[in-house]
Amino acid sequence: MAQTFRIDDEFIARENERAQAWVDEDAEHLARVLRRSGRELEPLVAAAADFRLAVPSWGVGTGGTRFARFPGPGEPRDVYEKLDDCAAIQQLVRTTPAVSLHIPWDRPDDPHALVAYANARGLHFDAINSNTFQDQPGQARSYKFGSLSHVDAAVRQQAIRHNVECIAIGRALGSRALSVWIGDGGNVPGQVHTRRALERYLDSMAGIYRALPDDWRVYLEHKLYEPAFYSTVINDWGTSYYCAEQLGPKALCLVDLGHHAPNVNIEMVVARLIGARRLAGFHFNDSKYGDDDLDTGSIKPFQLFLVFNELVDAELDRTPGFAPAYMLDQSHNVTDPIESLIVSATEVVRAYVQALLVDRAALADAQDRSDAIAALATLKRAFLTDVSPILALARARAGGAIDPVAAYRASAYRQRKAAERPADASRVTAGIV
Ligand code: RM4
Ligand code: RM4
Ligand code: MN
Ligand code: MN
Repeated sequence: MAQTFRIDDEFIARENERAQAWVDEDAEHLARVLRRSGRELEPLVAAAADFRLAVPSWGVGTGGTRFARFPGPGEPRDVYEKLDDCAAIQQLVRTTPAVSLHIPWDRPDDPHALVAYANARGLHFDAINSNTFQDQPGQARSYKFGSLSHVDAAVRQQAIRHNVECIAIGRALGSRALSVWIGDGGNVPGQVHTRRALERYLDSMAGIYRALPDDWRVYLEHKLYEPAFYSTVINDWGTSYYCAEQLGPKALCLVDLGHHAPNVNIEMVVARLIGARRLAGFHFNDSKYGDDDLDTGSIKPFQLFLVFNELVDAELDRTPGFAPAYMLDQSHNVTDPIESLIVSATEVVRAYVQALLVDRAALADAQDRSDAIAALATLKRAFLTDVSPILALARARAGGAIDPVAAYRASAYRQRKAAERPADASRVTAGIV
């Protein structure tokens, strides 16, 4: 394989030199502010450095809408090039060493070679995603009217086989979880028998569940609508929770932030799933209207913080079995996908650190006194603290960039990839289209 451009760690270190002075100054000031309320800065830097988040392979390509896709220069054309881009993100932010693959978009010819390639770049594989929401060339039966819940048993069998194959690929890659999101649903009232469709889904999922190794989990991902616009088989967290209960202890519920009706109190959904011991983890993104797949934290950063407030609360409570998987799941239509993923990864860690700042004793006290104003003020104090110096220090100490987007731009990575990767529409599988 020809030598391809990689960002040099030395280059990142040199970029950091220019910003180090102000980071230290800001960190010193923040440390004084935190000390006033009895908090130390260093444990927060350590917590930020320990945080781990997976990047979606499909996120490094340019996405599209049902109207158009506007490809960007230097898009990755295969799974190896996607890993190169994920490695660049990891080099700059140092919290994203895991990649979540999507099959068949990323089906490897040689899984062992792919693992070696990933490991050589400091990456490994997180949950593997199946895809029964599209038809693939040469596929015997169509998913136009559904997959795991299809009325035709032969279509359901094909979809089950695909998921079982995903488990096999995932095993070879070192994954420990299968994410199942289906597009099944109806476009007009009456099209789908609501109860029976769910029964068929559960029956199919039971077949997939039986193929799961003991140390694996299956993540059930619900979504309110799209591609079906009238009804969706796994439409909300309640349905997802019911299905997980029916399937068994290895089935957990995945929360994609974009997959709820507008204004749904997602932090409460998270709290319920934690309480029920069924929270699989997250697909982080943001949304204004529907499943817009906008950059994480770009629209509702306070909501993201409130989600992390629940997660940190559960962590501090030492809730048994609490180990959520954190992943990004976004579609980048107009931005450079690498920049969007860098910014989003940063925003996720920011929300986590802000949530660590919540004065839990003050919050509990306000709750016990039913002092609503004091409770909100406690949360706002944490949310409004600018923890940027903590995030910058955590990145820089791990070899990442103080200002990862600036360093990425200065590296000319995109321009280099544009030259290395001449557009080849027949090969590009990246992005949600
Ligand atoms: C848009 C809009 C326009 C139509 C396109 C195809 O949503 O409704 O009128 O031309 O779709
Ligand atoms: C869906 C869902 C899934 C993702 C696909 C590409 O809306 O979020 O997680 O795999 O998009
Ligand atoms: Mn998702
Ligand atoms: Mn989605």
